[in-house]
Amino acid sequence: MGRKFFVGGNWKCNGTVAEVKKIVDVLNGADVPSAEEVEVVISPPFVFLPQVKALLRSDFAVAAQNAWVKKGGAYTGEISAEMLVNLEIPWVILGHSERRALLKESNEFVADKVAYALGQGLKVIACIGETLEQREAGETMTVVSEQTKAIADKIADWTNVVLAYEPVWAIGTGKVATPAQAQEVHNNLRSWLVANVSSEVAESVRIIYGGSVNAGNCVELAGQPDVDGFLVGGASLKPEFIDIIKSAL
Ligand code: G2H
Repeated sequence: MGRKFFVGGNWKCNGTVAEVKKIVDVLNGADVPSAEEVEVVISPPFVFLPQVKALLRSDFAVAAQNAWVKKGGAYTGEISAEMLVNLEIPWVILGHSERRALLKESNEFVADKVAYALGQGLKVIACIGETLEQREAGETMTVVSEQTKAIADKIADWTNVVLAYEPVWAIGTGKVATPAQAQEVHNNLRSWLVANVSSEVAESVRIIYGGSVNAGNCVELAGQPDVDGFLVGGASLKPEFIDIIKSAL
């Protein structure tokens, strides 16, 4: 079976109740490919998750942008995987580069979160990616394979994992990776999975691209054989997100 195209909208730390309603109205009114053709997952900030879940069309799912690394308890300010499950939030984004960089989340910590969230029954969008400095030093594959290995060491089942390759230099900068750059890393990641996990996982796991994806660049990126979809930030807050969903076809 082919890999179903996946489009995630990562709203990051944006929105008000009124803005959320407006974005959801646009999504709900959009004519997009069927859920058999594209999987769409919307990720608002935690506080808006119940609102989005209640209002959003049923063929789109919701994701949290983070979850705590273990069972909840005395961890002020954190949200546990159990809470997300309790609210029937099916997906969570983990290891986003903004958290890796700003909150110093290490490869191991991210991998622990991925393993814990999967263990609770959540589906995970696991983010990896190199900085500009690392790319210029020729370290892209070393960095992304170390990030992936940390996860691979802690999970046995990849069924509920989507891998998001997001080069840090392309995030929110307007500087998108070229289709060839994205394809090269995605293809190398698939080869890494063949060698280090299994050919079944390499063939079935979706590797999506993130970093300044917009209506203007999505079609060419989507045409790459190893690009299985997108994690979209800025453009997911705008009506052009619909065009990005449509790039699945
Ligand atoms: C990368 C992406 C969404 P943007 O962070 O995860 O954001 O599309 O704004 O670069």
